[in-house]
Amino acid sequence: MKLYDLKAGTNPRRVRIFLAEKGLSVPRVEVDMPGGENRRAHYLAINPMGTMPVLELDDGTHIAESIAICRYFEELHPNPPLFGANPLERALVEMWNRRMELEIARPLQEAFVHLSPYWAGKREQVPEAGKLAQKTALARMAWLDGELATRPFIAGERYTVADITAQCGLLLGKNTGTPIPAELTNLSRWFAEVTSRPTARA
Ligand SMILES: N[C@@H](CCC(=O)N[C@@H](CS)C(=O)NCC(=O)O)C(=O)O
Repeated sequence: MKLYDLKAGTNPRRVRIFLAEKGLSVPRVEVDMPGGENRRAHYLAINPMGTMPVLELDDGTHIAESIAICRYFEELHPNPPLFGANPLERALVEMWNRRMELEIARPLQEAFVHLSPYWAGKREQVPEAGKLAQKTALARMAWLDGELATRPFIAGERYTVADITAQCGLLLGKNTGTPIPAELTNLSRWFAEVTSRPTARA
């Protein structure tokens, strides 16, 4: 088994934190994205989307999509439960994880792609789309701040995969010009807490 990884990538980081929370270690292969390796034939044969992470099993199966990889490890190693421990918890974690992907991580990713000089010449950039995505991300952060006034973690009393998705998305925002505004004290408290976990640097 091995993990095709990208040390600086938001989605690969989700999987690495998840594995660290489970106390698991999987051999990793760093893909040279700056050098274009992920767009060459040998990597496209592994994942036609050209993205990381991808988990390669010993029988040659490839699992892409961070959440699918995390689910696979949850099934194999249920403790500690990061997708919920009963049907209700599982539904709530699913709901919150999806919201964190769509409402938090995605607009921050779009703001990064459309506004950052890093992507100039590599991706089509539409600054207006970037500004709109940034505005959306900030509005969603304000909403999440209200949610976190009444509970310690995104989906309830326990740290779950929804926290991992959100913390990785918000870390991207912090590093690329869309940090959590200081007045969002609940979200800031939560972010400080989750990013202080020993697994956060995985
Ligand atoms: N939906 C995928 C997204 C994977 C993804 O976009 N990975 C980025 C790194 S964070 C990547 O590999 N980008 C390379 C590229 O698009 O060329 C997941 O959740 O794993």
